[in-house]
Amino acid sequence: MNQEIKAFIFDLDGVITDTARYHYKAWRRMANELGFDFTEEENEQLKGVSRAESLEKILQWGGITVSPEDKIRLAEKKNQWYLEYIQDITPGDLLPGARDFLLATREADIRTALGSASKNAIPIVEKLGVRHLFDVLIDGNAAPKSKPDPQVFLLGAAQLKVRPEQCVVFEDSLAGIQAAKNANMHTVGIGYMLPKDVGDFHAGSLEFLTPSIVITEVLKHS
Ligand code: B16
Ligand code: MG
Repeated sequence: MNQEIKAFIFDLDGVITDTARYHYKAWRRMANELGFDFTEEENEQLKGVSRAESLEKILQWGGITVSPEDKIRLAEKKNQWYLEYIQDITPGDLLPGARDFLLATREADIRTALGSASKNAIPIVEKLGVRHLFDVLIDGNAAPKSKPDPQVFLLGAAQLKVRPEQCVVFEDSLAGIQAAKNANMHTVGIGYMLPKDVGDFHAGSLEFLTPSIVITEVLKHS
């Protein structure tokens, strides 16, 4: 296996910014309208999971069956609320260290991609003022298969013109780490909600990382 690392691929929600609280607020509003509630712990299971699959899980938790037409309507309603909640996102909503780490990555001549399950990912990175720091952007429109399917990361690698084993994926969700492993990529688990041993390496955030620390640590595991 060629050990050379050529690209870093970043998940959005939980790695670059914290949109999970807005997803939770909007899904919870929908659940409450349907007459049930769900906890923040249950919400953890929705991280990295597509909108349609998130809805399926939530309806299951509420013990509710609805028609396919109603599923489309409910998902659309949730998304309208979510869009309202995120409309005022600014660069101040970047997670600690995210901007500096992206800059350091580019200075180190490592290519960058966004690999998000969210169909709203591109407007969000624009509001955050970091779109120009990604060479390639793959969102939930380009990659409709939900993590842990590796599609989103494999597309990122293909567009960056690098091999999967030359990529490091930064992810905050179990589904996302699994997707990266399914793509045969190196993994860095981000955030305190994720068990420390699921990725090749773990950090609370991007804040105290440097590209060279990441490369040294992930290669120890290959
Ligand atoms: P949307 P990520 C994911 O983003 C979220 O973690 C997940 O909770 C959400 O359901 C999914 O995007 C789809 O989002 O409804 O905006 O298309 O972590 O892959 O960046
Ligand atoms: Mg995420």
